[in-house]
Amino acid sequence: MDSKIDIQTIADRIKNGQVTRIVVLTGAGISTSAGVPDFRTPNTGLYDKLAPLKLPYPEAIFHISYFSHTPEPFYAIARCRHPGNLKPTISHAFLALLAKKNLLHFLFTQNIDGLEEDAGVPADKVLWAHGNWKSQHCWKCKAEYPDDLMKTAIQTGEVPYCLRPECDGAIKPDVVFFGQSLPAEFDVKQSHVPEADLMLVMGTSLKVAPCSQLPRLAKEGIPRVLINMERTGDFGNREEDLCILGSCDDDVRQLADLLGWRDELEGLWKDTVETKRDTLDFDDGPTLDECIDKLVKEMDEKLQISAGHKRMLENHLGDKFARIMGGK
Ligand code: CNA
Repeated sequence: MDSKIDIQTIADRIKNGQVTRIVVLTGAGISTSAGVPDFRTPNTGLYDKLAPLKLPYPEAIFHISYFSHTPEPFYAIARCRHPGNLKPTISHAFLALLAKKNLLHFLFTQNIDGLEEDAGVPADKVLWAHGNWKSQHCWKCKAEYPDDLMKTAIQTGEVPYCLRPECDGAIKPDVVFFGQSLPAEFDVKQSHVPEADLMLVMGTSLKVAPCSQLPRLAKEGIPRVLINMERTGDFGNREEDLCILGSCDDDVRQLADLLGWRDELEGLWKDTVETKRDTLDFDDGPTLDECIDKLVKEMDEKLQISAGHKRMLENHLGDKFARIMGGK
């Protein structure tokens, strides 16, 4: 369906006060320029990068049932995805600017990197629908685990285990894995969507429920704006839908130009990046590709050891069997 609106209309409605309650849904695409690959983009997305690991299916690395017996792949790449290593993008700063101008009604993020808060979006305006890395528990008995030990585990890539002697569960950051429920607040907070007079969706394939359903809750007749590399979800089905296809960072800069906010946006972004630079948790470490290569080698070695072990046992049993048979 042809859109009735364009980016200039959106900017005009914000400038003249017709739009005052913006609900935003974000996904991995707003953090790719911070150096965190999204999941599904071909070649650069994490799922394609994980192919050498030959996981049973790409999501397995973030699936609770797989993690419960094989947490190693998750920790092998944890350091490269940990928020302690990352700085907000200008798209995050744009969200903070919306909040500063009292236009952000609510933000739902599917991201677990916490960069919205680093950029200055007030925590009471955000739902981290898929959790975050701020705390961690044993996946099995739910016991808490100290922050300093977790930091060491992430730094070294070694899997941390429950400190309770009677438990052998691996520790999991409080991010929502596939197969786990979303925070209870999700049901309450989604009532903010129909209150919006503009819905903005940025950097998401809208493939993961239930967040993927949020844009459908926007009231008929209000503009729904998608800023993404590709068209996703049911965008385009309503006359008031606008799809701005391209990089989030370029598109928020364009919108900021039309709003006359560009200098303020760049200034806010520069400040948050500098603040975060001073508080980064980890020194430069291996890249994601290096982490994956290392894990592949380790797994190959383990397979060779177990294949060698199996051969040794078979030979040993074969000799024994021959001796027994010979002795009869
Ligand atoms: P996804 O399914 O990987 O989709 C990402 C979408 O963003 C795709 O449609 C891309 O085309 C688009 N995209 C990528 N880069 C850009 C860019 N620079 N500008 C505009 N669009 C871009 O990821 P979703 O977020 O839709 O899926 C939800 C998953 C991803 C959640 O469970 C997250 O926890 C998980 N995830 C989070 C992070 C993070 O916290 N930074 C990173 C990767 C995955």
